[in-house]
Amino acid sequence: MEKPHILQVGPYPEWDEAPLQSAFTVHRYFDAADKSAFLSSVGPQVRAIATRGELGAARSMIDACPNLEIVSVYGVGYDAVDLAACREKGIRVTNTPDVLTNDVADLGVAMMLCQSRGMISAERWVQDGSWAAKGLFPLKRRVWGRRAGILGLGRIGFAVAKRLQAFDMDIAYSGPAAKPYAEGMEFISDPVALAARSDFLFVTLAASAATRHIVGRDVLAALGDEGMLINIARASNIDEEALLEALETRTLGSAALDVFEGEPKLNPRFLKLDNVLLQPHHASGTIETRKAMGKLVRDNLAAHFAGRDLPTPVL
Ligand code: 8YV
Repeated sequence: MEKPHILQVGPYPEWDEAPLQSAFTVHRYFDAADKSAFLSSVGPQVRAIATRGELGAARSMIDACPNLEIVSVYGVGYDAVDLAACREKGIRVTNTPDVLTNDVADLGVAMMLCQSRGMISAERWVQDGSWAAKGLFPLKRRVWGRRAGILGLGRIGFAVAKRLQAFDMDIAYSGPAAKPYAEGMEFISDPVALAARSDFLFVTLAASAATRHIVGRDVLAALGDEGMLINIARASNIDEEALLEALETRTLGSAALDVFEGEPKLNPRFLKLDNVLLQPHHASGTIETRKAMGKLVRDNLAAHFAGRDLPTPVL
């Protein structure tokens, strides 16, 4: 039987390539010099798109594949997939939830600790001889016992909260509704009010049109010149222009960011700041989790082509 043809939007770790190629005829979109000519030529054969959270599948790509049946996303966030187009055409969509939750939460908390205690500049202090020449490293702010706000108490937000509880932090959260499992955490529906009572504000919201720029000027002003914003979700949740302005004028204390508009290229204004920690969208980036994500991408595709229930369907 002929192997189903799939369109692979971006590269995966090398351990995913062999199993993908043994089960499918793989068309590597990211290798094509002329993307649109490539799509016109292979599109009609393509029955599945295997993509990544931040790369997604735009309507133009979906339209170029008239026999498309399923989009399998390597990532929990599927905001870059045109869900409306998939719904209209009856195309299934899957993602990779759960397997990455703890790693994403770990990195978010690590970013908070690293930024609050100034670990990057402290290392520079040792490396460049400042410790020997100038003496004690400037004092930084404490983490434990302080107030944390979590914008979006879903799987990842809750995993962050559990970690913060171990730091004896005073935790509140925001979202569409109070969560029954949020024991010992205050529910504050208004993100501005949440930011106003937070020293650290974590953004752990699934991105959608409804959450676009939910962190805007008002939230940043409420977080204030002592506050820290930590984003391990999607850049679109934050008004990046407002964030840059707030960091430049120091009306916001600091930020720790794993995601950026237009990544992997980022606004060069970020590179001039000394009050932001910049990370290359790697919150799920451990060998263990990426192996589990790759397997789940393939398991969803295999289940679809075998006519079985999808392990982790979105649509
Ligand atoms: C990426 C992510 O998919 O889970 C998500 O939504 O954005 C990430 O896990 C990952 O960087 C692989 O491209």
